[in-house]
Amino acid sequence: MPITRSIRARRRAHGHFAATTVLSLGLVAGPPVETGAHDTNPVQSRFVQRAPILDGDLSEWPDSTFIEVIPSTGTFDAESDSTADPTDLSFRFSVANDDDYLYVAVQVIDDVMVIDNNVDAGDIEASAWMDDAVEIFLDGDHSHAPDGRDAGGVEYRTGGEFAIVANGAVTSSYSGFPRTHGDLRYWSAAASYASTPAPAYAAPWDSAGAGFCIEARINLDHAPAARRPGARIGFTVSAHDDDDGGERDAALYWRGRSPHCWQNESAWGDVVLAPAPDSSD
Ligand SMILES: [Ca+2]
Ligand SMILES: [Ca+2]
Ligand SMILES: [Ca+2]
Ligand SMILES: [Ca+2]
Repeated sequence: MPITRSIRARRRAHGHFAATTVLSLGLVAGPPVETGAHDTNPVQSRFVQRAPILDGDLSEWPDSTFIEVIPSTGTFDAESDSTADPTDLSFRFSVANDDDYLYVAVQVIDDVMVIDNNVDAGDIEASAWMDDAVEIFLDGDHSHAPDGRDAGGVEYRTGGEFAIVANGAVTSSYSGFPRTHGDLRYWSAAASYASTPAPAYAAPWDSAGAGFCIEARINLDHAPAARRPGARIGFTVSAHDDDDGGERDAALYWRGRSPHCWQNESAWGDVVLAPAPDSSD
């Protein structure tokens, strides 16, 4: 097993411990962190008067608002392999907000659907990174912290990771809000792939080439940066691909610094939240 896979597995199994271990071993590569630098090309969120229906059907999301992420434009996390083929793994996403929530829609293109590790679509502590899944990351205080999983849990208080498997299984165990899925005060999500016994649950897997969609809603009460005029929050989103069962094959991020894109907030992008149209701010 490659060492990066081993680190990933330990991180997932032991939370803060593994992230701290990675740092102490000096394995985090890349240039110095530009703490505080905002994204020069942020995503502009769109204000919605009517909240999207969280059902994995993206028909209420305007096509023009989606941002494409393909292998040549995104960042692969070097914990796993990569691909040059956008039909193997690519995605597009859109963000919207109202006064209370951030909404995220993602459409993933994937040639082989595999859900062998998360067969329970109702799981709220899923091992999402092991299957075809989406992960959404929030830097809710917009601190650009180099370690979003610091041992003190400082960054977890205002964000973290919200992960959704193609069948709707989720986890927020790597956020400040574990086991809160479905609670209006925290977050909810839905995904479009069918429950077991659809073809993605057993070899030879689902090669129909359909991919999947997710929709998520995250309460902005826990993101203090969202409550300022011209509010920006740190944000990234990734698609995770398993095409042969077992471990993940690849993880493609909109913005991130490899390896450990999930950890380093400083390389995430920005979302500029839209004020209500009648706001006097
Ligand atoms: Ca919908
Ligand atoms: Ca694939
Ligand atoms: Ca796949
Ligand atoms: Ca798997």
